Amino acid sequence: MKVVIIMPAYNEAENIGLMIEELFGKEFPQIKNTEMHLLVVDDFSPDGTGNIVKKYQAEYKNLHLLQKPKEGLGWAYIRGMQYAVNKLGADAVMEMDADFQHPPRFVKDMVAAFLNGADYVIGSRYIRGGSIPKEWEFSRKAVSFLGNLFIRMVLLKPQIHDLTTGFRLTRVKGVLDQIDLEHLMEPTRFAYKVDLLYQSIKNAKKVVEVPLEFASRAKEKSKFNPKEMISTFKVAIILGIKDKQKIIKFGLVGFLGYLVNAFALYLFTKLSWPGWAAWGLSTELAILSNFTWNNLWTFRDQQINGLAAIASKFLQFNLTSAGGLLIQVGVGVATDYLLGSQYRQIVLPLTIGFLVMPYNYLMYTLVIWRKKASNPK
Ligand SMILES: Nc1nc2c(ncn2[C@@H]2O[C@H](COP(=O)(O)OP(=O)(O)OP(=O)(O)O)[C@@H](O)[C@H]2O)c(=O)[nH]1
Ligand SMILES: [Mg+2]
Repeated sequence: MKVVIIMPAYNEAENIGLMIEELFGKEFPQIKNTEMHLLVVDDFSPDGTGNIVKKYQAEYKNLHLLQKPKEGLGWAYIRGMQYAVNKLGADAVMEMDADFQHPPRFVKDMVAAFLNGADYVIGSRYIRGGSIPKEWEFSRKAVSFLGNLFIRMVLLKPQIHDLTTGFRLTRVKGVLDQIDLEHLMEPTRFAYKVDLLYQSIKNAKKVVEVPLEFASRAKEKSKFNPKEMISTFKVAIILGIKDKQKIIKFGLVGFLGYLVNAFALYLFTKLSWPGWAAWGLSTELAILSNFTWNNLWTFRDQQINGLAAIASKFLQFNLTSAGGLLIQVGVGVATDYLLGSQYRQIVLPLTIGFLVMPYNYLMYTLVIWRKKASNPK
């Protein structure tokens, strides 16, 4: 396995030499069964960061240098990743800063998690064993903690504790190679990290958080500013809405299904059809409407095509819909028995909203329009 650490460094002359020595002298030798590489991405720093790296290259053959014009933090990482994958043949890439905020001693834990099968490893400040700098003033601690909590909520990723960390490892096959790196959001800024994390989590089958004791900048001159913060929140909110588009469409299709059901029932009643036929056909029409519109619209990206496939999926759809019916009738009868029938008009929407709709959504995403496992080249 080959792991390449991508390390952007702009005017890090004070740090980069020490960092190279710690990684190659102390940390890499402790990591077994893995070829460790370091790729420094320098945007022709005026302080000569690049020349320092060149000097060390004579000593360490796994030390690489990529120099390019200055375009901001996101591009430095993106170009580094592309270089690591295409030129160095990396199996995994790591994002790591040069200013010792990501202490080198945590590299081996990240790599160990990868060797244990993780597709995406997050250096996490907000799990047991992780921390943010004690010397940070209260306001910065609060912004970091609350901002992270906010992003966890808008992205609906409560199971992950640190969504804004900069210290991460990504498997190339199946995760990084599925991401369009040329079109990340906010590629000049810190905020690119949120988009990249979001897409990586989507692709990764196994995500692992490893504790990170985040340090303050070795040479203290923080560039932490409101512009970076706002763009980070912006990216999170846009991704959060994108994520919920499916749920909104699903809800609208469900509502249309209800209208179809109600209108057909009204019509068949007018025609004096027998009860079983009026209820039966109007319900089936609603199911047909739900299936059709969800297939054409909500789950367009997993669309079912071809007559045979549609017929068999529609049959399956009827079966899962019957499950929803069972839930509704079961809860209805049980609450009738427990509370009396005077609460039916409250029980009905609550059952639909909190049980039947989530059940349907689960069935749609896990059974009917199930995503096919991605097939990395
Ligand atoms: N190549 C390159 N590296 C950059 C650029 N901006 C930042 N870096 C490096 O990326 C890493 C992270 O940047 P920092 O400036 O430390 O950002 P930060 O950690 O969010 O903020 P600080 O509190 O100031 O440390 C450091 O190693 C920087 O040297 C850039 O435009 N180009
Ligand atoms: Mg920093």
